Amino acid sequence: MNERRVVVVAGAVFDRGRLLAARRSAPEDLAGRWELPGGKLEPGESPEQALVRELREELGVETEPLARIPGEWVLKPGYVLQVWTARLLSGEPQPLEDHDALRWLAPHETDAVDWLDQDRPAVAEAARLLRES
Ligand code: 523
Repeated sequence: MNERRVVVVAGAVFDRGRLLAARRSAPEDLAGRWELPGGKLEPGESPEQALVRELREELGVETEPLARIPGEWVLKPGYVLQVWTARLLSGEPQPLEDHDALRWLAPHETDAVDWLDQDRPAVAEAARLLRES
């Protein structure tokens, strides 16, 4: 039933009280919009493993997944987005793949970028967690 479902994982990466936002460089219809960085699960991976791999590949950083943000958001038929909070362990994020700009947002700035529609509920929850921490 669910065998064709593709899970996309994304990270609400926190460091020093700020949230990381990444601006997509592709495809054309998403380029220029901001997202929580991540990507598709590969066969045999757990969501947490996929998140750590994607953040390493795309940003050159090591991270530790912390907790799932409750919920699941449909991206397109057969694709769902799941989001984890994560903590930066080492490295300074660089837009190595898929992004052309990065920003660290303080709690009062989390609405300052044009997030992808599907990311907005998770960003709102991440911002709430950030303000509480
Ligand atoms: N989203 C999305 N929000 C979000 C991510 C990481 C991805 O809406 N935070 C969407 C964008 C794409 C799809 O999920 O339609 C796949 O994301 P992508 O392209 O980042 O996944 P990759 O890097 O695994 O894809 P390939 O480059 O095709 O391997």
